[in-house]
Amino acid sequence: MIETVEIIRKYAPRAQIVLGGYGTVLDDSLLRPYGDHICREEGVTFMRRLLGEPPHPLPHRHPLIVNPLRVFGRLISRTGIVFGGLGCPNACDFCCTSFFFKKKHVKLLPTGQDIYRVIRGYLDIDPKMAILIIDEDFLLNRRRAMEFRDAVQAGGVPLAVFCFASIRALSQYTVQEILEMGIDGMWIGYEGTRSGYAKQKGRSAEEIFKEFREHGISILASMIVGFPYQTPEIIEEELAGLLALKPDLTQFMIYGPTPGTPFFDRVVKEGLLAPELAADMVKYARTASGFSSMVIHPTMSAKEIEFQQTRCFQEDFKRLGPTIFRAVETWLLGYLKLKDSPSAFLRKKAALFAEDIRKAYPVFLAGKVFGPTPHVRRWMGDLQKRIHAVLGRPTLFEKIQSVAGVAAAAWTGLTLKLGLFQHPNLVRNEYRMGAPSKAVSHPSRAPGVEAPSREPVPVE
Ligand code: B12
Ligand code: SF4
Repeated sequence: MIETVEIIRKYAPRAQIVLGGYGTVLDDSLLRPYGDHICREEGVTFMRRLLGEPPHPLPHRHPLIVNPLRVFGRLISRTGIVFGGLGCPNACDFCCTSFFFKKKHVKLLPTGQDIYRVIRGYLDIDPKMAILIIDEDFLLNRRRAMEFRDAVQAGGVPLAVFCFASIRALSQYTVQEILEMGIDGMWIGYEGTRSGYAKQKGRSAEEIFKEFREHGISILASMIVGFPYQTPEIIEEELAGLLALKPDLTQFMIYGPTPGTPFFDRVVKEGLLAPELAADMVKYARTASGFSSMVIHPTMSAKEIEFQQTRCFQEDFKRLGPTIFRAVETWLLGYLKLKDSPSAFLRKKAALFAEDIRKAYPVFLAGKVFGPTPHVRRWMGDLQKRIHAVLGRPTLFEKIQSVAGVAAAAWTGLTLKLGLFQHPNLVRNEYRMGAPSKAVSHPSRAPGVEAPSREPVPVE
């Protein structure tokens, strides 16, 4: 932000600068020199007020934003982003989102039908587009979620929806209801077995992870490293417990204090923020990435906590293997469970799982060449055999693709190691500049859903 503002002040000295988003949790004394206006709330409403425009009722017109997913450099799928809501009432002590929106949930798309209407907009572009619903604990509001399920069922089109969920919210549903919402992936905060957050109350994590996996629902589980009660032994115990649940993806972040949260307040009050960071908030902000230990811990040094985090990532990879294969195994389980379901909707979903598994045929050879341990490589071989027994052997073309896949994986590994081509190109979006809109015409676009008003303009 500091560098960006310097450039703006240099090239457009009369421009007014509006700062917004989670960075504004920093103190006014720090932000004021950089921004003429600071937005610490829902942004569209704020901008309308700032520009003297009449307030606009929710839902706002929803932009269509599509993210590509590449595996070994090849475009595999595209994901349409649905902005369902902001904030979360669960109020976990470290959570920026929850306290930024004052523990309230701001419903950007208030009803289940509103959410489905946006998804239809994406399906008009590509009927197989994957969907990411950004809404912190999406399933907490049962009424809206069940309205959404009804809309999905009425639409009759199987979906691939990823959302954020908690054990507390998930405990309100049967797995069938979740599948009927078109959900086949979710992020669950496992945090730590003794962390004691309200969102962890309900069915046991073991039960939910096992049942959902058996029905083809992939789980991204996140664990926190650096809680005061943790020691290296407790971290290992919690890690082993998490890996036994076989999540498809995992994230390990260091327990970090963000201004505005109870954890930050406690750390400041008790003088636990590392002194060099407490003395320099710019340094603090540059360090707050989730990969640096910033708080004085009762028993572990900062180095030890950072070492433990790296170890968790490495152990996850060594014990469970690469994510792609973990997800493919979950899809296989889902396919087997749903292919003979009495529900036509779920049988269609099983067919989509089969299609996705087929797309993954070419990655197995690369997995068996580069897999981290003999145990993981053996597991991949077994998984491949199980898949071939169910969906058939690879075609000649798929065999050729497998060989190309080894080369592509080696190239991807090299570019990652050297940090080459890792950043997306810079794009400039222009909105409401007075010129005629260049939006791609889309006659079937659902009402209330809009494409970007102009093509993105690449910037040198
Ligand atoms: C998607 C996401 C990502 C994606 C982003 C993908 C992408 N291409 O955009 C990825 C995976 C890359 C990512 C990475 C990281 N993320 Co992230 N991410 C999110 C997530 C889940 C959604 C963000 C989002 O799009 N929200 C939807 C938009 C519409 O909402 P919004 O941002 O709040 O914006 C509204 C208002 O705040 C306001 N507003 C926002 N900006 C502005 C600007 C102006 C000028 C105005 C007027 C208003 C305004 O208006 C908007 C509409 O009302 C949030 C959690 C959440 N649910 O918000 C975490 C979150 C933002 N991420 C977080 C973190 C920590 C990270 C990482 C540092 C993690 C890591 N250690 O690597 C990295 C940092 C990446 C980076 N370089 O910045 C934290 C930030 C906490 C903080 N204060 O610092 C969050 C809040 C999660 C959390 N609760 O801890 N992230
Ligand atoms: S459940 Fe997730 S989003 Fe909600 S307060 Fe806790 S960490 Fe934040």
